[in-house]
Amino acid sequence: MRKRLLALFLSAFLLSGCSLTLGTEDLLVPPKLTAEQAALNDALAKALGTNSFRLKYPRRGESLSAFVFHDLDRDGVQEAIAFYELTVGGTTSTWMSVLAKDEGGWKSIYDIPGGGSEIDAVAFAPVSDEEADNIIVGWSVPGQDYYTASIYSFDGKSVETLFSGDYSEWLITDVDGDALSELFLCTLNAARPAVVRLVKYRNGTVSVADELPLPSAMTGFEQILFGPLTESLSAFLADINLSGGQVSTVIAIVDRSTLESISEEDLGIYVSFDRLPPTLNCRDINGDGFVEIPVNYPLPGYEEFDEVEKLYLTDFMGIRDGSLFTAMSVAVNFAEGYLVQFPKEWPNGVTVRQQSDTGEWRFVLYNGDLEDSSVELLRIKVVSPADYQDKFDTLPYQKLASKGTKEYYGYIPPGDYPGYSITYEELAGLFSLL
Ligand SMILES: [Ca+2]
Ligand SMILES: [Ca+2]
Repeated sequence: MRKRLLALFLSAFLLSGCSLTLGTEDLLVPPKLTAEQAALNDALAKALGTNSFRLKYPRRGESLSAFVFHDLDRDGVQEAIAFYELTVGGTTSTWMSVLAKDEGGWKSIYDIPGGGSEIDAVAFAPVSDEEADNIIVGWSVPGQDYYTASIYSFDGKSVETLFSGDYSEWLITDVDGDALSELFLCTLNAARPAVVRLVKYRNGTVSVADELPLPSAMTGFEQILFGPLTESLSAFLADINLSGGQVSTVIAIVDRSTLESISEEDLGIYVSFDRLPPTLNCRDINGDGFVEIPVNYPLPGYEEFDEVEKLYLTDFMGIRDGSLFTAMSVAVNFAEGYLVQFPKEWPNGVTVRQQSDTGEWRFVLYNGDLEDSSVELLRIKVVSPADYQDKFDTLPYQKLASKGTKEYYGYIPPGDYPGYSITYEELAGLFSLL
């Protein structure tokens, strides 16, 4: 069970996406076709009786080619999906073609009019038949602030549209473990209230099984994901942008075909999920297969600071055996791109002082005065080749990581403070790059 949920979570995580703005026309120059693509192109031309069609490319996702290969019927041989634009009698339309290969080469089997003139993304998943994969296409229309997800089936001869619905972000995953994939379609557009819909195959059709309004103050998605929240509950989680500039988290419990909103209070978290950016999003922070939710608190001494100057500790909250617990507390340096996990004795007692000249973070025991760093537990400095480094040269910093031109160093000042002191070995496990 755990393994399956973890796989679900991972697939959800991989499939989660971030917003892209809708463009108008292709800015990409189509790449030169390979021999196989040229054969597909010829098959299309033969079926259409003309060469005057223009191939179209999905804009995002894993399949960005004009010809997308996938074994739809799982017989071990790949079919191909092509998108093209055709102008007939002055009218231009976009089409999807499914092509199959036999001894005679590629043949265009079936063409169906597109649900929009551009292709946002293409995905494949067993939505209506666990023995085959459906084609899922996100269509867009220039100037329209949402996409249309169309789910198709292909029986070897023809393509049938099983479902079409609006979305801004989609997530495709099997929410209930029945080997069929469901879709979360999240829509945010000017015309209608924001909503998340669960699309599912039931009683021979693919339809909206349930829907849930999203906050009316939301302006965008940071990410959407699906995963186990507790031993018995799986959840859809959306990290969203609010009109006030904050990021927040919306959680919906998913029970086969229903979505049920669940609040901070329902979870026993009496702190708001609202947080000012930059901030981390929901994730499985400790790798236990369960997703945790970030809650930000000012570090000791920063409670009264202006928002922009506050430094925060982020508690990743998980729920186990009906109780809330902090899976991990981290202090994040977004400007330098790293985080430091707090050992379990540190929260409430330890704070961070940022050196204004170097940007170095000093982790000190807080005794009511941020200026007092008499008990210092750790320093983290980040060095770029252009930096003036002389003043640090005498202290025995140890290198923790490097990324691009940046090098990350840690220094543990001498002194033994039981419960607080850490070793370099522990530091290696507490430090990570974003
Ligand atoms: Ca399912
Ligand atoms: Ca976890």
